[in-house]
Amino acid sequence: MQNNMSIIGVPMDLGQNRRGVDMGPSAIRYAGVVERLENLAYHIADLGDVPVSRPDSKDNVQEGNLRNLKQVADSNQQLAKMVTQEIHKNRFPLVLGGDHSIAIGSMAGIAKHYDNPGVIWYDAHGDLNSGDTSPSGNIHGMPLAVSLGIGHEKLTNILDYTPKVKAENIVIIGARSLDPGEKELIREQGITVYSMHEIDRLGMSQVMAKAIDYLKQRTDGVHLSLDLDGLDPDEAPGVGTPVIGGLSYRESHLAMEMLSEADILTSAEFVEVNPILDDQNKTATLAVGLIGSLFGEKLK
Ligand code: B3U
Ligand code: MN
Ligand code: MN
Repeated sequence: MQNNMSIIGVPMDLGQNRRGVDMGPSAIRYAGVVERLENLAYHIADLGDVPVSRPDSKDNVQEGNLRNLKQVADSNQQLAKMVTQEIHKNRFPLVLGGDHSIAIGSMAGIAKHYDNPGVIWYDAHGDLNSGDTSPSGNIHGMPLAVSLGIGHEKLTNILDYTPKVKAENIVIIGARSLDPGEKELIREQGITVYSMHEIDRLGMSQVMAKAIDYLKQRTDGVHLSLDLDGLDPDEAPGVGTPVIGGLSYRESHLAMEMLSEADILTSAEFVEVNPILDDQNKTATLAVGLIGSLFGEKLK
């Protein structure tokens, strides 16, 4: 893992309906992310936050069932540019959300630098909707589909190329709430999904070993996109769309430790922390703990 890391906050809450997730980057900083990483001997540059414009009544019109399309696309464009610059400077990008729509910009910035990028999508949801299949019109339910090149051109074509990732280079972990259109896309494109069913049957250790081995063999860079709602709401109450029956604290730390040992990650993001819905910053503190494990706390 590179020793130089850049933290980029994206106070985005326009990819879904519930306010408060825009405070996610502050909450994660407040929970001590920079100090935690500096203690592990990383050189951290905190680049601050990507601007997010406020919706006005005109822009808020759901163009093609896409709420706040213009604002979400604009911020992602800026995020993508920042991410690409940091990778160019040989710095590891660590992106803090904000809702999961910001993965559109992260993926756009990252994928430019690799011939065959892969992604681990740690989430209760598939985030594989488009305007045509989404039950909500919320763009935070769409970023993985957008990265595959499916969706509105304002989103799929950020940094002027598409797709960002191939279906066979995606591994979803923790899924337990998939919409009909998402299930169809998973089947059609042959996306690897370790749902709660597989995790219960095989155990997190085997699931992560398989995911790591698979991505190591076929990709030249791996992004971790971790949605805190992948964890059980008991552990991570501060998220907008909690889904019962999720991954435990222990399973999630094990997953991060295995990724740290395997040393396959080239970028990461932690999203959907909503301090308004949280219990005394529990979810942001959890995120910082997971970041500690991901970056080698056990080994150093
Ligand atoms: N699949 C639903 C719900 C959802 C997706 N992502 C989150 N919730 N966090 C949708 O609206 O697309
Ligand atoms: Mn998500
Ligand atoms: Mn989710």
